[in-house]
Amino acid sequence: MTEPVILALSKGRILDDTLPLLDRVGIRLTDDPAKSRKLIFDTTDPGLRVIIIRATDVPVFVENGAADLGVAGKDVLMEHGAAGVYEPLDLGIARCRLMVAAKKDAPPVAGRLRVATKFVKLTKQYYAEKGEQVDLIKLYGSMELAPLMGLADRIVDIVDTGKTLKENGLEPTELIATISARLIVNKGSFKMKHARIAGLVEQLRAVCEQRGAA
Ligand code: PRT
Ligand code: MG
Repeated sequence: MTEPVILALSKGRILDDTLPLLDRVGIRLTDDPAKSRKLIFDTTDPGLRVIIIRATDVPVFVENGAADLGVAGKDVLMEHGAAGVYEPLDLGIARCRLMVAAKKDAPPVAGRLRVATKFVKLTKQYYAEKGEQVDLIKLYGSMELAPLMGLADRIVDIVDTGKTLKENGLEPTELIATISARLIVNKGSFKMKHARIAGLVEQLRAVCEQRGAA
């Protein structure tokens, strides 16, 4: 038996948006991940297995060859780095924007800006490029609370519809980057399992191009 190709996905948006793409190339999971606590799923392609992990763990698994392929947001790839992986395809799914946000009608800040985010590296880069010195506050979630509780003057977070910001009395002030999910491939796997991985990449590319043209 040849080794199966392992594809790493994360629960939520990435899984929800990737399954229809796989479906378009004739691949379905044999169990419903919404109803299962399993972490490893067989697919209708006997040569392909899917593992479901945390979004930020996807590049880690792929970098180390624990998964051959993965789907991860560009935000995650930029923040955590994904050295030694190929990024052959922008899947155009899970689209969003990385933005700076502030309390609605916030007055200008005297002195150093305090910025709360889970994207510490990206935020540091962003303000460094602007030549602005800021104090970064690393949070792991619910960033919106930071300006409301006086912990920070700004947050840097993912915005999709803007509803989360709005409902918390915040507003986006600057766009840092537009984001979409990318297919990433372990470099060694791309050599060792070349035919199967290149085949899948090309099938997915065709689906994305068709959708782009539609
Ligand atoms: O949630 P968890 O801590 O497990 O991990 P995660 O947040 O990294 O994963 P997940 O599944 O939430 O997001 C996976 C990827 O989806 C991210 O890396 C982004 O590239 C992309 N994506 C697309 C988003 C959103 N849209 C999004 N709206 N990621 C997060 N959000 C959150 C955002 O953080 C904020 O809390 O949704 C809220 C804003 O949404 P709106 O519609 O109210 O603006
Ligand atoms: Mg999330």
